[in-house]
Amino acid sequence: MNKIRACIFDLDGVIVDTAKYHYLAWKRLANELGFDFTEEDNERLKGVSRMRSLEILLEIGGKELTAADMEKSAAKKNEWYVEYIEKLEPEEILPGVSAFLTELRGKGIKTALGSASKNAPLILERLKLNSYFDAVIDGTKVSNAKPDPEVFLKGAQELGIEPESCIVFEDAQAGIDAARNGNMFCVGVGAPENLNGWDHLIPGFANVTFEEIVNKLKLVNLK
Ligand code: B16
Ligand code: MG
Repeated sequence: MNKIRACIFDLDGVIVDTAKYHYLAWKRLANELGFDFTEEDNERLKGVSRMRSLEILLEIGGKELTAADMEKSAAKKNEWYVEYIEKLEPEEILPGVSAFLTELRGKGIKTALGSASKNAPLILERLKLNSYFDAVIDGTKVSNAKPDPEVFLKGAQELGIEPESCIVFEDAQAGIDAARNGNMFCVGVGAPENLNGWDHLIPGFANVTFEEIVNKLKLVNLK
């Protein structure tokens, strides 16, 4: 097995739960357009780009908008979303994440963020996590959405590490597929009934160590 030299993290659902703020902003837009939007509907938007999310939202509400109105609606939703994330505090970092990132720093493992969000730099700043990442690839730097591996391959490239030596941490199926398409190891973050195709699965980072994950991946690789 290749030695693991880098870890690449998705943001929403892995480092911080920003999905609840996306939900509130999308719900406000849906209500303004005259229909409701539930938390269950919001599951369909996780890991999906902003414009694709709007298309799904309109599909749910049975509405159609012109291209210009879609741009305006997406911008409006983003303004509301940014109002929430400007108030984010480091306390909202998901349990165990800071300890895990600190362990990686101590072991000299490189780190990158690979997120579909164009707001990723603001979120990292609010959470005071900038210094934990050697590279940040966000929605402004990629042209192809997950499951295309572009976001993770760019992260590996910026770190100067070959994909085969990277582990991706992902909570969305499209992200797990992107990691596999990029020939990287993948640790799913979430419940087994929602995710397939990972090399190892964790419910979250609480009490999880890098050492333990590498040992599990060695077992997978020997199968
Ligand atoms: P923005 P991730 C994704 O983040 C979110 O899961 C998804 O719900 C959102 O639509 C997307 O970012 C784009 O976000 O509107 O801020 O550019 O999971 O890839 O970190
Ligand atoms: Mg995610």
